Amino acid sequence: MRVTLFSHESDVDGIFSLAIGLIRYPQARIFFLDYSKESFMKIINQIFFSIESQEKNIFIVSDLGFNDNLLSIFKSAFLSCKKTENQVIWVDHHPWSKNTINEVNPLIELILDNSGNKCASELMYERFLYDNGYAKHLSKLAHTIDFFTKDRYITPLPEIIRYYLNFNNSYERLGKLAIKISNGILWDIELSEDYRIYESLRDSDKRQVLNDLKIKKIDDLNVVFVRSSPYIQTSLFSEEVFNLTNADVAIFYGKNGKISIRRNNDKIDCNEIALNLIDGGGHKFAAGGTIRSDPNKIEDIILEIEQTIHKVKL
Ligand SMILES: [Mn+2]
Repeated sequence: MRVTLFSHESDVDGIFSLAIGLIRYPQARIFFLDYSKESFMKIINQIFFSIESQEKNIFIVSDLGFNDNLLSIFKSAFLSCKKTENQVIWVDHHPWSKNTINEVNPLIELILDNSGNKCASELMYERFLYDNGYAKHLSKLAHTIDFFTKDRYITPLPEIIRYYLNFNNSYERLGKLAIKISNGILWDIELSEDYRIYESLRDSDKRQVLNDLKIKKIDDLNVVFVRSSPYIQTSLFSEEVFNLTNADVAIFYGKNGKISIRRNNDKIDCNEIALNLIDGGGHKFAAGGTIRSDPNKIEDIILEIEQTIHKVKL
């Protein structure tokens, strides 16, 4: 039996849900994905490649929403799995469209939580390792981070993940990290040393970013625009920004046009804004996507977000 795990690259829930998969299947091949089309094509290609293989294949996708534009090609990949003994298990907690759920459900095992109360790591734990103490612990830690509950201590892994994403070999680093986590190691000398270097990069970036915050009133919302930095972990930093500005929503914008959205209260759901962006996705607390405006012109970014929020608030 050959197991392949696909998970979201960018946060604790993505890495932990993959680590839980690794506790169950330590020999699994692992892939980290973002929300780009190329990323999703990796899943489709791996499924098509496996048709020839003699062994039974299991493909597990965790913490990734669906890309509706790729529905028909996904369907033919899933159908090819049905014809062979191969199996696809997709575990997620992002909103899926009704149509996609109906189309995909007969073809794969779809574990979708739409309660808004569970993270992907908890779903992975329940599906693959119910009663396993390690897996349970990891799923609870991921929940703490995903839902900002602050009810458990966690080592600075959210920032370490952010740091590793800056390297050319980021997937190698994240893979190594996921293997450590699956072995119960949440901190060690290597992480401690990496963190020391990271902290100084982060702190010098923070000072600059805080210097050019922009605040704009849009409808009943105070929206703060924050330049993002590859060394700043958005969710943690958003708390600092909210404390300083008391804004309702924070928009983090990067040079590549990527936007991250965080909120300070429940006046608006972050994913509603994100769904109007290119490749937008996420949940109510945290979401992201790509803007259409020139990412170097802050006035254009503000205007685009303003129009998007007007649309959402209609
Ligand atoms: Mn997640």
